[in-house]
Order: sequence, then C-alpha cells, then structure tokens
Amino acid sequence: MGRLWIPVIFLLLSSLQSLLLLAATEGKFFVIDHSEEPTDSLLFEYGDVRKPTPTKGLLYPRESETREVRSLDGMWQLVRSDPSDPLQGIRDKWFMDALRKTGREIISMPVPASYNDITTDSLRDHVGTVWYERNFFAPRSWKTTQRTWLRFSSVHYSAVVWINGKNATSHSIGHLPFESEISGLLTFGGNNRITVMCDNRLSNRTIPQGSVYNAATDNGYVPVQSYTFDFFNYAGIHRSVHLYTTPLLHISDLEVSTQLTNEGLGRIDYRVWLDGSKEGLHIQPSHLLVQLKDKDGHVAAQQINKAVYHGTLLVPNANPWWPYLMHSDPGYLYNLQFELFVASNEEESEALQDTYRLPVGIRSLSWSNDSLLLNGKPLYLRGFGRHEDSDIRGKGLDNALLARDFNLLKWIGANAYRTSHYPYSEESMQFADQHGIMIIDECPAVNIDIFEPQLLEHHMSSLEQLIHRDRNHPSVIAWSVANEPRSNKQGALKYFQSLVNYTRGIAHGRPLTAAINANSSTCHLAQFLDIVGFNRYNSWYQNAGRTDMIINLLTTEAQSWRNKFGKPVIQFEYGGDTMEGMHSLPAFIWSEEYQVELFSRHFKAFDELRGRGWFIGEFVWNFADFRTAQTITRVGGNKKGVFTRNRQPKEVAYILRQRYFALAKELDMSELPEDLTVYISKHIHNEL
Ligand code: BDP
Repeated sequence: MGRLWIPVIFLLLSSLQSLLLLAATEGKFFVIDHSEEPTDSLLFEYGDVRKPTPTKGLLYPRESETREVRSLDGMWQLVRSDPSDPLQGIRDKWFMDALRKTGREIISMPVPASYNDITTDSLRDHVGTVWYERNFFAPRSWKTTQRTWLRFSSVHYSAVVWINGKNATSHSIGHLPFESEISGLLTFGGNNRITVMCDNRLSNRTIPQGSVYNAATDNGYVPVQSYTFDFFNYAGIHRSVHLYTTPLLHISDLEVSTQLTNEGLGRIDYRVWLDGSKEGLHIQPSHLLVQLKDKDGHVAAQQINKAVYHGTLLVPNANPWWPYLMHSDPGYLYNLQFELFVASNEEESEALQDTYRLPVGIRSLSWSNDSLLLNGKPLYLRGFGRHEDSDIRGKGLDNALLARDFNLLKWIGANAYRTSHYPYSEESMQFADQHGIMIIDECPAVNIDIFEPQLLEHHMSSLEQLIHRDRNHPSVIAWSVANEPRSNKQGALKYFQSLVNYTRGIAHGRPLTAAINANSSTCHLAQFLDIVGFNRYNSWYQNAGRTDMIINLLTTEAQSWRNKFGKPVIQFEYGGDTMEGMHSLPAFIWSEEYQVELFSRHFKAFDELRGRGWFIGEFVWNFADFRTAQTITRVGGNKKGVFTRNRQPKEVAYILRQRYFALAKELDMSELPEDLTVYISKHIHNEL
C-alpha cells in the first residue's frame, strides 16, 4: 500500500515545484517550468505567441584599454540535489551560505566541463539540479569607476545565479551566453561567493524537448530523463565564465554587415548600442572614432562619427574574406576598432570613454533559387555535421580539442560544417572566421515534436539569441532553424510558418535552412526555407548492407525536393556506423570497408546531382564518433565518425580527403597537398 503512494506523492510534489520555487525565492526571479503539456496541439493561434525580447549585450568579452577581463574558470565545488527533490536547495536557501554548510558531499568540479563523466558514480545519469560554487576576489579599484559584469558562455540547460546570496541572473536554453551586471552585489576589495544552480531537465517546452518520468527501480521510484535526440544530454557549466569590467557608459553591442563590390571596394555598415549606469547616463557621448586596421595594424579606413549609433565605412582595395581552399589567404580578418569619446570638462576637450575591437571579415553573401554565392562565386559546400563532444569533458569547451578539430578539418579539405544540433562555442566561431571554415549555424531545436505556443516562444528565443550572438561572424553563411523536426505533422505547418516569418526578420543577411528527414511530399517546413537541406541514411537505416541502392534513391530524392520547392538543395547528413579497426572483405555493415563503399557510392550520386545546377553541398554524418544515451543500437556511442572520438582517422578519412581536395581543385583551382596519395608504382598514376 505504502509503495503505491510514492508515485502519487512524487507527482503532486513535482506539479507543485514551480509554485514552491516562487514562494521560496523572495519575488523577482524565474520559474523553471517543467509541467507537462497536453500532447499535440493543432488549434493554437500562433498569432498570440509573444516574440522574444531582444537579448542585450552578447559581445564577446575582450580586454582593451578601458576594460578588464577575468576568467572564473578552474576548479569549482559541486553538490547535487536529490533527484526526487530538485528544488530543495531553493526552499532551504543553499545560496545564502557556503555549499559545504548543507552537509552534502562536496565534489570538485572543473569549469568548463560537463559534470557527467568526471566522477565514478551516478552523477553521470543525474536528473535534476546540481549546485556549483566558488569564491573570487573583486579588486577595490573596480568599485567606483567601473561596472562589473558576470558572463556565462553556456550552462546547460538552465541556470540560476547568486552572488553573495543575492540573485544575479537566470537563464535557460543551453549553448548560449548570458550575462548580468553585478556591480551592486559585489564586495569590492574582498572575497565574493558565486553560486549557480544548474538544471538539466528537459520537457515538452524546452529546446530541445525531452520528458522526465518516474521509473520503478529496485530502490523505489526515481526520475528518469528521456529524449529522442541522438547525443548524450551532457550538462553543467560547459563554457567559460568571465568577469569583465566596462566604464560607466560603454559600448554594449555592435552589429556589422559587409559588402564587397566587383571593383574590390568593401563596405561596412555598423550599428552601435551604448549602455550607461545611473552615473554613466549623465555622460554625454561626443563622437566615435572608428578605425579599420589590417593584419599589420595599418589603418585601411577610418571615420569620426558624430552620429555615434550608426555609420558606414568604405574600404578601397579591400582584402576579402574567403573560405579555406577558395583563396591563397583564406579567413582574412580586419580589426574594427570602436573608440567612444565623451565631452570632458577639462578645457572642453573630449576624453576616450570606451574601446572595443571587433574582428571583421569583408565579404558579400547572396543566394538565388539555384545557388548560394560568396563574393559573387557559387559555393559548393563540402563538410560535416559535428558535435561538441569528447572523452571526460563531455561538452565542455576544450581549446586543445578545438585546435585539433580545425587541424583535421583542414587536413581533410573540408570548407564547411553545420553546428549540429545547437550553437557551438564562441571560440569555435572565432576559429572558423580565422581559418575560413563556413558555418551553417543551427539552433538547439533538434527532433522537436509536440508543436505548441510555448515551445514556439522558446524556439524563437533560441534563434534570436543565436543570431544575436553570431551575426557578426563572416563564417556564418546560413541559419538552420531545426534538425529533423517532425515536420510532416499537421501542427508543423503553422508553427514553422510563424517561426520562419519571425526569423526572417532578424536573419541579418543570411539564408534560412533546416536539416529535414521528412519526405518532400509530406514536409510542411521546406516551403518556407531558402535552402532545402535533407538528412538521409541510404544503405544504413534503409537497405542496410546494400550499397547498390544508393545512387538511384538519392538522386531521385534530391530531385524531388528540387521539383517541389525550386530551391537550392543540400544533403546535410549521410553515413553509417563504423567500428574502428573492424574489417571485412567483402564489405559488411559496421566495418571500415563498408563505410568506404557507402561514401564512394554517395560521391557518385553527388557528382550526378552537381551537374544539375542546384545541388550545393554534401555533409557527412559525422565528423567524429560521439557519446549518446544508452541504447541497444549504439556501442559506446554513435560510431558514424570519420574520425574516432579521440580524433584519429578511420580508413574512410583518406578517401574523403581525396574527394574534398579533388572538388577544391576542380571548383576553386586549389592546389593538391603532396601527401594526398601515396606512391604505388610508375604504372599506377593518380588521376587527381
Ligand atoms: C540523424 C540525426 C542525428 C543522428 C543520426 C544517426 O540528425 O542526430 O545522430 O541520425 O542516427 O537522423 O546517426
């Protein structure tokens, strides 16, 4: 009898969670709402949905003569909540004192990292909240002349932050930055405590969706997180945490867009946002000095701008931003320096108030019903779907891994990747700019299924945050609004119409796309896009073992997308799981030989499609093996990588490398690397 009551009590408690949370926290902040919604909702009026409030200040924190940046990365302390009572820490106000006072086990936890693979126990599969804490010093000198900001580059999935026991900020949706001014919460010239509650639970309303159910175990009922997407739901403080300072009145946001004319004239249009504290508001901006500096620090264009908030720079003989293998000097970046001057009392001179430097690549992007063009040249994208994933760190930012991945991308001759299935780190976006790797930038809406207004609000918000964060990166050539949504469902039609309408308004000069796995005849999303992307696993999820069933099916399908929507078409995913070191002749599924054969047949289909004039790219699934949830279809994770999880090549990597470089030579007259093929004999010549 007692046992029967447990799930009922649990359910009652979880439906009270939101209320408890509000009651327990003196007023003003957030509710993490995990209550389940009724299922599929076709009848909602999407007109009623609230558009997201534009986020503020997502500029990457950079040092300058007017700003300091301090990292709070390093070893933090973590305690976990009881999965059946995730909000106990809110009720009991764990944020008011050091976490060790809770009497719970303290775990040393590196930041940035996912917390899942650090310990040896059940933390890996923890559901609910964990609490992070560390102390830091705030210098006395910051007190009066500066404002201090706290910025998280990503906490998955949601976070609430306290400084010295006072609420500082909250945020949900992983993989995206958030920040808050904390000047009023700090003890200057003393020690400060930061506490973060991180919640990994996904529901029908989160992006991405998931659900938590109670499973009967040998130890009673426990909450279990389920989700349909195919990567491990890693959680924690995934990217860096920064403290940074700004002057009382400062440049809080920037937007640039660039154009390149045939005559080599570059044009940079910019907008500037200023933000002032109470004291800062009395300061009068007088003008901006905007200087574009080339790689050697020479001024390529400059302007004194009394209008302050917007302007245009013209750059004669601009050095354009070109993708990797499309030019001998790819990824050319200028430094765009904004100096804000204010009226100063001293002899009516003007004083420098704030400086921010933004890397800028000058390029034009355009598209038609047949192609996507960069600097007027049609692009053929050759790349990957990827994941931010590695051993031990999970989804934690790791600069060594980032550098290794870019070396591999360049070694293999790729010119693009899609940030499947969520926004990647800001550091990776900067790397892509520098190395000329083009990015299809995807929001975290993977496998969305139950279409309802609150989901749409969060989905729009994820796109707003993503575009706002990444709009100034020359590497970003398209926004992907979703991966494999259930776009054949009736509810998808209005949902995506509203979503795409909204996104188009903020797209900042990029086309919209998505990675679709519905059929061209049933998909309700593709009609709204500029580029139709599809995922298809010929010879893997269908017709496994039959590499002789790829070319016809693939070319027919691509043609059907083209016929129906008349837009450029791209394949965003193809591939097959491959155990490194497993060999079979003739090829057998899961062997390295099979992956080679499967790829080679796809190459043939792609070449046929390329000739039709609207097929604009091929993306392998996946760059590297990655961790998934535990299922019987995965051995230690998804093994569709061209590289292993520790970034070594499988046999197919050498074949793909030959293909990508051959395409670069054919399409962009790029040089072939000397080690592309090995010497065999004087009678066997490489035809590349
Ligand atoms: C696709 C998904 C991707 C999966 C892949 C697979 O977009 O996330 O990992 O299938 O099954 O449908 O390998």
